Amino acid sequence: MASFNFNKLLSFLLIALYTSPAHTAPWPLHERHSTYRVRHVGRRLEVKAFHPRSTFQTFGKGIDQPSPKGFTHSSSAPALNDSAIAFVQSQIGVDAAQVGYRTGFTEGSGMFAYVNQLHGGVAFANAVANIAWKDGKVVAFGSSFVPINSTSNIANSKPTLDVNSVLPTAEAALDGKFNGQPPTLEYLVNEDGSVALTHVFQVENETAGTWFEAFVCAHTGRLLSVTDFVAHASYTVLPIHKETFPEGQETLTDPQDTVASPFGWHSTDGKTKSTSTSGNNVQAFVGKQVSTQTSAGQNFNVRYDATKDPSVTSNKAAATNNAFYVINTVHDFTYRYGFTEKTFNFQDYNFGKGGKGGDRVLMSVQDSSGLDNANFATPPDGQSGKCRMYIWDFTNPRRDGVLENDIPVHEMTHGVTNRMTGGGTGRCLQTTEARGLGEGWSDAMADWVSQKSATVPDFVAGSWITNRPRGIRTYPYSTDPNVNPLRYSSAAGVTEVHKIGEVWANMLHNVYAALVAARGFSTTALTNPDTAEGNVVFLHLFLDALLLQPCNPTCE
Ligand SMILES: *[C@@H]1O[C@H](CO)[C@@H](O)[C@H](O)[C@H]1NC(C)=O
Ligand SMILES: *[C@@H]1O[C@H](CO)[C@@H](O)[C@H](O)[C@H]1NC(C)=O
Ligand SMILES: *[C@@H]1O[C@H](CO)[C@@H](O)[C@H](O)[C@H]1NC(C)=O
Ligand SMILES: [Ca+2]
Ligand SMILES: [Zn+2]
Repeated sequence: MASFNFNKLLSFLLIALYTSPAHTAPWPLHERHSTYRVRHVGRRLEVKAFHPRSTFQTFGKGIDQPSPKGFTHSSSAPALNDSAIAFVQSQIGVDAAQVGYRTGFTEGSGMFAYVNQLHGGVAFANAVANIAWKDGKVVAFGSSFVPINSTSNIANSKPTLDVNSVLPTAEAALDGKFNGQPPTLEYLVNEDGSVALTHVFQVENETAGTWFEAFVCAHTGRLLSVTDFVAHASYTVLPIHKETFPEGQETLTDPQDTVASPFGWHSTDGKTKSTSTSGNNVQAFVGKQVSTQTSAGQNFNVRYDATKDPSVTSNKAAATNNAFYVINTVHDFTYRYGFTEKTFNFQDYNFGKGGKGGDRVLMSVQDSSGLDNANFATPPDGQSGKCRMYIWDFTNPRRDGVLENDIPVHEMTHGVTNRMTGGGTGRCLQTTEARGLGEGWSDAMADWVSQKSATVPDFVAGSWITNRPRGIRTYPYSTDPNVNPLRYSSAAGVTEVHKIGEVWANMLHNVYAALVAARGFSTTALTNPDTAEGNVVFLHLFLDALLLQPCNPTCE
């Protein structure tokens, strides 16, 4: 269950405090909680879904478990449910009436069981245990059971209020309707150790896309806790296919790809979620300041206002959010095409999938060390890549390079190519020609993500931030030799790496266009690398080649 904040709950709870039958309930034992909440008047109300502290033990090759009560070593092995209950009893010293088997299964030589604590025949929602066996011996045991005895602060197991009478207030508070899933009656351990009796039911709102499980006190009618089944995150950003700011910001919901980022973009352990632009793949910040969510839940919805200077507070937040979004998106789609933990990508936590962790990208937005540029430093696998994004002063007001996606995509691609070439050392795109290729790949990647259909328009990098049609390069990348006359021969004698890159990126643009002309265009290329359209094939060739090529490759 997740922590959860509600603004709108405040009015509901204040009303509930004065009108609920709390004063007539026989066991208003969790009343202390309401005091705690009243202190939040005038601020956002917090409904905390509390889970008691868990213990977890492993037992090496396994330990024998006690025989279940009444089991006679006769014919067959004891049933999983009986074994689970007997083991929990032996570990925690509770009696059988305090352990309720919920579910379990056998998988190969393993067995797994999940139980709830019980009191008066009522299961606890948040006091649970799980047991794992291998080859008949217990190998792991986790538990959040709480001690209950005659002095415990636990509510009576017979509800004062029936479930129908408490539905409407929870529906109002959660802005949805009870969805008909059979309600249950469950104990809920509060943070202060008291135990409430709750009606548990689901409240859904299709229009708003919300789906909650409400825990309402069966004695007072108050909403005590909420499970949010929907893990939403939203970002007001320049979507990755849009190259420049004037194409328009949008609010995207859940843009993360959980194949590439299994814990989402805000968690490094799968349990706690950051409320800021700090996550497993990137930490984005201005100065040392990460941008924080704008409301309850993961909402990063600040609009960039181009009529104001980048340095105004809201523009700092909007730019940081866009940087976070772009770097995560590049992490996610390049992951699909082979830039993974094993191939030296940038992540704090690697999910046990190889490579070195502890190296998410550090993204310094509006970095104070420069103007009119950006850069990306790629140390070896296991050390964070560091990207510095600068403000551009070609215009008044000035413009933030992060709000032109081709700039952060170009920079992040330096990280991709430097890590995938030569085995993650960061040493293998160092010679002039190899650096030139690197510049070319970075422009080619920005070109690739900006494509929206089988029509391949000319691509100009940096047109908005510089406010000039040709942007930061000599020519647009184009299939038309009159628009871009660069040929392989143009690289002869050139020593400036971006100029070499322009030749290479224009070649790649033409290869891309030929592949799309021959094989078509996939609109799902970012998340589905398993089709055969030209844009998908192009990105496979792009990333696969990085792994194959020698350290410091040449154009020959
Ligand atoms: C365990 O399950 C069996 C049926 O599979 C049932 O007969 C038995 O009563 C259960 N034991 C407990 C403690 O619920
Ligand atoms: C009851 O449990 C509490 C812990 O919750 C413990 O502090 C107390 O000593 C126990 N009382 C008895 C009578 O066992
Ligand atoms: C569902 O949410 C929408 C807002 O998205 C709101 O207008 C509507 O009243 C809600 N429905 C219920 C039943 O609360
Ligand atoms: Ca790594
Ligand atoms: Zn570059």
